Amino acid sequence: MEFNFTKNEQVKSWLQSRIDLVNPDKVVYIDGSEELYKKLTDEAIASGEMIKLNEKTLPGCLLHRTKPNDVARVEARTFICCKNEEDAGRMYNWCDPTEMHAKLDAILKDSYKGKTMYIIPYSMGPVGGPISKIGLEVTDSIYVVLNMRIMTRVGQNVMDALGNSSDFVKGTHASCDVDPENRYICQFPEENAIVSVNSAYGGNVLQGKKCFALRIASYQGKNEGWMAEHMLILGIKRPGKETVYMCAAFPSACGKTNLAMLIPPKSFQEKGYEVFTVGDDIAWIKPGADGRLYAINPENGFFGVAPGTNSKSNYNALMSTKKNAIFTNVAWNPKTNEVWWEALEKDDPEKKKPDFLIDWTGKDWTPDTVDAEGKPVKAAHPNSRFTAPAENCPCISPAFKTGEPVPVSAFIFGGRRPTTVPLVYQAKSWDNGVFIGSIMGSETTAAATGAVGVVRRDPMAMRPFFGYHVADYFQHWLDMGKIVPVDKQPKIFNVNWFRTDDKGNFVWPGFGDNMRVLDWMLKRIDGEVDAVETPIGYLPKPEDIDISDIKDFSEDTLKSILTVDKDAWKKEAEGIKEFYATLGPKMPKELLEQADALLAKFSK
Ligand code: GTP
Ligand code: SPV
Ligand code: MN
Repeated sequence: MEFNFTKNEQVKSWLQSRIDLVNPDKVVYIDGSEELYKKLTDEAIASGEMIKLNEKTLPGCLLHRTKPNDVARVEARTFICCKNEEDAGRMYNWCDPTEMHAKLDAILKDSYKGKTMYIIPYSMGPVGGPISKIGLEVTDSIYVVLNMRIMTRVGQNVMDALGNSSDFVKGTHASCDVDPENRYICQFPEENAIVSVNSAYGGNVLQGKKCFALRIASYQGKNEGWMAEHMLILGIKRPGKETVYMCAAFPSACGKTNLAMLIPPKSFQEKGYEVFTVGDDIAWIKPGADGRLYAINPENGFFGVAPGTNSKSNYNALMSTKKNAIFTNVAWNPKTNEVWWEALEKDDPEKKKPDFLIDWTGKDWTPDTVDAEGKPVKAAHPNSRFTAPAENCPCISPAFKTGEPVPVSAFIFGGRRPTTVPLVYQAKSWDNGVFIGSIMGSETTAAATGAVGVVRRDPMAMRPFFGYHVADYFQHWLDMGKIVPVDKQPKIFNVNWFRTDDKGNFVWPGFGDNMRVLDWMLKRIDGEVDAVETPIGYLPKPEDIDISDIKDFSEDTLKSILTVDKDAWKKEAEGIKEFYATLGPKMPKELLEQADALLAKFSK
């Protein structure tokens, strides 16, 4: 082929190798032009792949349904393929690259027969930005093209910015038969390559997101002295002060999008507090010339969970979906040609649940629809998502628009812990903060089968996204702390919005009220308040968290989630040691010592 959009010989020969392998009928290069997107959108609407939604209320919006067996990431079929198994490490599926390539090539061979190959040049981060990187994805799916357009920067300017460089990620995607038995999501960090086959869902196939921006990028970051993290980025402006930026890592579906778009309580708004969203899922972080750490959001849109989103729970996210968005696996209201999901109308007691919908699988649905066992059927899939342009977000940060990296003043870790872990505490040092991030996890609840109260560890919320050995990753975090002078290191905190009472209700109101906890962090960062030293870290003095205007929330209730229970933490420390023991001989000594010290403190 000609490939007249580039002079880069490596790009050309790689693309030719793809074409030879998958054998498409036609090749279309995505140049970023509106005309091409319009043509592809029309094609997808004509073929039924997309439903065009109400042009008045949801202009430019589309609905897509995946196969029922293809609705989420699949950790069991996700592989890191590097030469030595010990480099992939312990929490992950590993496969020898040669073996995996052979398997994948057999699946890919002639898989585009009768189909079109779309070539997508995309940039993670602003095109040409100081922390940005470039990828190419070939795909047979218009859904992928239209979503990548929202989630990344796509077009000829990316190809121009790449020039003759070999620093690009080579991504191959083939939908094939969407056969779960032959589904593979494979990263080849040593080759800068990604292959995903037999899926056509979000996180598996929008390769810029988890495959590149976390798995491949975390490996690149280790080698190049920066970090790729599963973190939101937000800026908080206090009256009379500069905006302070924080990054927060919570596991999937544990509240990153919510915190990133937080609306402060009225009393805080009246005082002049403002919150700005830089990113809701991924942060790339690099030391700047002044020695501080700086972060960008490498994405250009949000791939957020739809169910539960309403104007009360997350107004800014909901507003982001009002134009040029793509909905995946939500329900469809054929009368209004709009979308619906569970709890959409919960913000307003006057609003009524629709009485008839087409559910996410394309079947008729009413509020009385039940499954074979008589259980109510959800209209939207629990992991149904919206893909929305970041520029739609009412509180998008000016720094996102300019693409300027923002200085990071705090890292926040957190998971779902009904017991044991207090509402908030601060690490005593960088290394202690790395320890706190490494032991993050969420407790299993009665909602799932299996033992209740077991902690599933999810270090730094990266469990499904490490591109290399978890112990080496911890070492990289420790090393990054050594690069940054102590007075410029971000402060590290742990939060837990999910403590429950005897009846299983959340104790802390959460959502907008999380501002009250962030405010304490701001005061700690600026040295305005002191704290209570405990064996796990610094806890707030209860009076330093402003709860004055929370309805039905007493200081005693606050105190109940600001305690460190000796027996619970002894058990916790034992659990941490057991977990560390599974991570093998490369575990950094500093962290092992901290685990021992923690247990010793609670064993007296
Ligand atoms: P991914 O996109 O999967 O990486 O997830 P995310 O971390 O962005 O998740 P998201 O913000 O969509 O999490 C949504 C879930 O967290 C919903 O079930 C929310 O109800 C819940 N949630 C978010 N913030 C809070 C909070 O402050 N308190 C409580 N109790 N629940 C919260
Ligand atoms: C997550 O699961 O953490 C997501 C959604 O953000 S996906 O892009 O599908 O991985
Ligand atoms: Mn995520």
